Amino acid sequence: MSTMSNKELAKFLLDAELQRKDVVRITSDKVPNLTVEEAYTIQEELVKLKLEQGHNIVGPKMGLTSRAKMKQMNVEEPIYGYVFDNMIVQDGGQISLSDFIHPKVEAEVAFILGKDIEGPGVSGAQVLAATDYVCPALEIIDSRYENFNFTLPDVVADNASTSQVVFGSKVRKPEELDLELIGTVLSINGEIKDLGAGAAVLGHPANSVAMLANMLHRKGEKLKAGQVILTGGITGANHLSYGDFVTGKLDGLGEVSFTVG
Ligand code: OOG
Ligand code: MG
Repeated sequence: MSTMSNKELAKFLLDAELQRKDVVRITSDKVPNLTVEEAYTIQEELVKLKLEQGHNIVGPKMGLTSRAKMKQMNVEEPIYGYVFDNMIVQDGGQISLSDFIHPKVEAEVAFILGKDIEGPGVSGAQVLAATDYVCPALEIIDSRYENFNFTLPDVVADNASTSQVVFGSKVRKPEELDLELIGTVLSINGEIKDLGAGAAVLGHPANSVAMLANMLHRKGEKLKAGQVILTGGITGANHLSYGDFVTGKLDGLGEVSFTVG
């Protein structure tokens, strides 16, 4: 049994991230009986460390909200993590493979909130009413664990594999689109890697934000006006290689892209 405190576990995961070096998942040796609730406490310590380093929260994000993702990762429950300002890559920009351990990309819809949203009992309709804009996004995830292999508590402690995010430059009012039907195509070097529709995310991407508000409520927290919220991969995640040109096309939201250098 490990005698590491939550803060030490958070530091261990943060070091792996900063050194771009994968580690054995913490439930295999350090904390075999870790619960999801305790894992969120480790995540909170990790968030605190990032804030102390001077980074600011862009918004919490949801993960594992689609069957495609749950099946791929062998994990059955949605989770949340936090996106920070130093993780943002410009649309059409370049990421550097040397900043990652084993990056993968997935296509998502992001919500830009105009009002605070506080649980419990938040519905998708309430989320849409509180949302100013939606935009397309490509999330680059990078589990700090060997082979992207983890249990639910492991990935929660690891800030839901969050690494970098490219938000599309085009925003739309949510009422101008049917987000349930939003067709999504993820391509790498012109080859379609995965596709889906908005309904893949908990029936409607707004339901993902509602669930997030309700989960945060248990911690006495809420979603805040101005935050940008990733709702979770509509598509499965695809490995990235040097020289890749990645595009996400979301119907009505246009294209978001980046290259891997
Ligand atoms: C966890 C991160 C999941 C999503 O959109 O489903 C996530 C992982 O798959 O490593 O960001
Ligand atoms: Mg994601």
